[in-house]
Amino acid sequence: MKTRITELFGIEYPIFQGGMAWVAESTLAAAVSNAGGLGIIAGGSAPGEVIREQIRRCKTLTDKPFGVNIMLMSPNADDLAKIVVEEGVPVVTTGAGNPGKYMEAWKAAGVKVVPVVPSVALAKRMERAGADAVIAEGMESGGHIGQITTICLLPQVVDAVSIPVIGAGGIADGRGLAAAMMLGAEGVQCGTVFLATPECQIHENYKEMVLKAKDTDSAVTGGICVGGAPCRQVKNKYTRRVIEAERAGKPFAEIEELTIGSLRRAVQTGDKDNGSFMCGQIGGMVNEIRPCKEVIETMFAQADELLHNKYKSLY
Ligand code: TUI
Repeated sequence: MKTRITELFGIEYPIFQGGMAWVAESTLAAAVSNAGGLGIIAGGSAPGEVIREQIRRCKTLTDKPFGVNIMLMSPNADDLAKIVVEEGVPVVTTGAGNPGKYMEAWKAAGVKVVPVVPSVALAKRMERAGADAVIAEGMESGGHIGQITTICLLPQVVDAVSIPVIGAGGIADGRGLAAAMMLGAEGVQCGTVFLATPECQIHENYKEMVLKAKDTDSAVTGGICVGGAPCRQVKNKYTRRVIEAERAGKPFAEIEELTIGSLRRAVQTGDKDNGSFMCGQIGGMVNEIRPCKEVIETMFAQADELLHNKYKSLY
């Protein structure tokens, strides 16, 4: 499958691994890149030097391209913006904000910039600012989300910009990849399916929560995890507690108190009652642990079969 995305990033398959905060570290990113996708190290809210180490470690694990995700609402964003340039990271993805102020420095350093966009307006702004591609992420995704579904957002963004568009949100197999291509995407970004891989360094309880989750098992907290932004995770005592507090109109500071450290609790200690187990709606379809290489190769093979054979034989 050759698209502007495979060409631009020098990858075999047009499949990005989402830059999941606290989750996506060098082992996972290198495994995805070695499998022919684009692995991404999440900057999350980690200190810059921790991410520098992760970048250096990733380089020892793969000679393929990989990226770093910068969460723009995090206080580490300025530091990470410099570190990616210093370390010669080839690709930066951004989330939870507008990366406009870093664009000039990144472009001058030859870093390819791919912002996550939840709307057509932001996609257009990013194209004007010099983005190399955009990731149109629907609200099926886990973590911090926008308001529009992938099936509606993706073709509207494709129509609005000339740069290549990567689809994200609700994609975990070849059907999702093929569907995204049909909507005009030239690649996809997947998060949830990579949680269920041996290379993903999260607590076993987190993997179990994802494997057990059914289609209706995620909940959106109204907005606390990123300073008032909606956030999707697996329903548990934590989400019930937060949603109850929101419905009761508790002050923001009180709700924030409940959410601080919740993702870390899920990832590191596997605290099933107090952790935020971020996971997309497609979690209901992720039912087994498979190596990154298998995830990527089967996703591609299934999409290839659908796009080349199945629908041709129907007509
Ligand atoms: O960013 C994400 N997903 C995330 S971020 C996250 S945060 C976090 N929480 C706890 C601990 C550590 C980190 C969890 N999941 N996805 C990309 C995304 N970006 N979704 C929505 C957006 C977005 C929203 C508004 C992008 C741009 C935007 O722009 C607003 C503006 O400035 O115009």
